[in-house]
Amino acid sequence: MSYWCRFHQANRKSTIVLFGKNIGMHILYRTTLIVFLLSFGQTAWAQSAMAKKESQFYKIVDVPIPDDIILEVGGLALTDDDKLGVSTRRGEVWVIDKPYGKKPVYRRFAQGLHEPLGLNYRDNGFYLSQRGELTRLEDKNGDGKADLYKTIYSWPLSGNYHDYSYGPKFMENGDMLVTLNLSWIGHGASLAKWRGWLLQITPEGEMTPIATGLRSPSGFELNAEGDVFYTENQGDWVGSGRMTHLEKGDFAGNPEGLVWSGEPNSPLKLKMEDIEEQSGMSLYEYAKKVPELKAPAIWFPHTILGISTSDILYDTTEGKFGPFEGQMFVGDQGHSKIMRVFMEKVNGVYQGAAFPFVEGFSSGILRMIWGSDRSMFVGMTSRGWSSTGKEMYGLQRLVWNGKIPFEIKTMKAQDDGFLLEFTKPVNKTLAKNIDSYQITSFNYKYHNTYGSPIVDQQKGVVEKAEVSENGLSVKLKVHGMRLGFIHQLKIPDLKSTVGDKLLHDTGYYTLNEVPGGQLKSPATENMTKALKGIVQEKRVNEMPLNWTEGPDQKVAIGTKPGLKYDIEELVLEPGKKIELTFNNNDDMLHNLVITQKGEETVDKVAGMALQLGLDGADLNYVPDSDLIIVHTGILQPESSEQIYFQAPRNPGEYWIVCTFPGHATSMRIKLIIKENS
Ligand SMILES: [Cu+2]
Repeated sequence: MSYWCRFHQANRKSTIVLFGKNIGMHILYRTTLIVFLLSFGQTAWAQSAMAKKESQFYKIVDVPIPDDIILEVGGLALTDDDKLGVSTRRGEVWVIDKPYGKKPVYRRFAQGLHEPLGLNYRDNGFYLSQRGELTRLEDKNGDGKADLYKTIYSWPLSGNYHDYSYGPKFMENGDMLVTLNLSWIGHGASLAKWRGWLLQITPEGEMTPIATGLRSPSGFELNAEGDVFYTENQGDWVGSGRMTHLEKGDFAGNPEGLVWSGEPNSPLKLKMEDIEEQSGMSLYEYAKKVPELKAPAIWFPHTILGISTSDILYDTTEGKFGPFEGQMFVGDQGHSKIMRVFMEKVNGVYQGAAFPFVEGFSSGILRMIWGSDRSMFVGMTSRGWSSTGKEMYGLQRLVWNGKIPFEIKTMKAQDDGFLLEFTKPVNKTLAKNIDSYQITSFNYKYHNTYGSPIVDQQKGVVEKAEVSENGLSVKLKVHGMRLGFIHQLKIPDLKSTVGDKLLHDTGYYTLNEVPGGQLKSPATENMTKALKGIVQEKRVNEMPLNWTEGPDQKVAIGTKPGLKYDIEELVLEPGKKIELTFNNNDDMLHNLVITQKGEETVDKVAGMALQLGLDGADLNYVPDSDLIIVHTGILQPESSEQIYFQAPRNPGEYWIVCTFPGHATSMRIKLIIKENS
């Protein structure tokens, strides 16, 4: 998960991370500020309103957990007699009888395991990945408890806290797949053999390394054809969440696992040194230079479609879970929500579109499986990783009520546009109107830095929208499509024939290929939003020239794991000239924003930061608002930044907050301005 992981300190010397700036954007944000402020109450309400709207079709139902069981879900598996197996981060396996009802019965099946973050069931026993081995558990004497703990295959452990292991998933031939997380030593690293790899293991314990370049591969799955996909979280070498198709010999992007490519059974010979740390290219472009490198099939734009992708679940319910048969659902740990993915294969390459699906789960989603009634079990944990769902752990079910939501069902690439299919017939007048559609393409950088700003953003133009006779599909002719880019499609005002608006009006298509191989979408004139050069006037990194005597006081604030600053509060005298050094000692991205009085002000600012959408990263997740006194940029782990400001003259309680999406609730402290003595 992105939250577990950190960044390669290649740029340690440059302490201030420069995200883009642009005067035009600045003015735009200024003029919209008042509107923002007036409408904010509504916006905050609208966010929970989304979960409410979704619940008209898909309902989130709690599976009750007894008070004395800490069910930090690591893996889920259904047994042959329809009981729910749950492995936990605390090393237990629970078997839950009647998991669909109000009174499930819990029985502890096994304990003493080493953080099993995956679970499966076959041949009357459980299979799971502990940190250091693939294990089979069996109850031989029928007393309801495992009495056989059998090692199928073990791999070396470095002892690093970050050596998570996931799986297994079964292949058609009965072999199992497991994935091994990278260790962490200030950046991702493969400290023990096969960290950062996908491994294939036979039931007899023969291991074959399949692919590497993995960083934090907590979710992976096989499709009906037996092709393997895994999800990756933003981090070093990973600009944003994504899903990659893995074949034997593939390199998915993080070079650390390549340290083992010299082993005799390695399926690829690529070396770590073969990969430039800062090529300036996108992963798609760089893959043209390095044949082993596999461009993702799907990108999940960071903070827009989640922040830490987790499990993948195919819709194999034959329509019993709604109109998305054959599509994938992808969980997000940090945002406690589930995305939906439509995938297609074009010229032999997987690609497709990601959409929002259902949000508002109780904790951080790690695992999803189907129940026998075709509801979806969702297993959750957030300890140490944080999530928008406030519970430390949870188990819920997502149940479809039989009503069809009005959604963009599929989005397919054409050589000159996109073909959209809807779940219900569209209002033809609205659907024919090209102004109903907004297309923007953008990319991420492929580099050793943690994450990436959105780069190379450009508007596309819908030239024509052709509606099918039955009103269920629309063919868009688009100018400005670009291979290797993510295409955001927004259709905010489209309605169905009965007047419903789209439940989710936005999709993100990752375009690797077009049918026929020749893109016939003419380039649009470069309308790239040159965010580089935006001036955020409240990010004051230079001491004001009129502070001839220097600052009155120097203050330093650092960060701690668990989304915290390293002080409880800051007390300043009114009007003092302050030099504040913000040190990000943590393993994730943070900023520091000082806001005006009142805790409701913090909530407003954090809410506005969430609304910045694609521009969020470029703007350091700091909105242009009078509610803000001063702020830093978004700081990479192990970097720092100085800002200068005059303490408010008016005594009282102000606030210091990190507005990186998802952090503001816990990462806030008081700034107390004393009465003048
Ligand atoms: Cu933060």
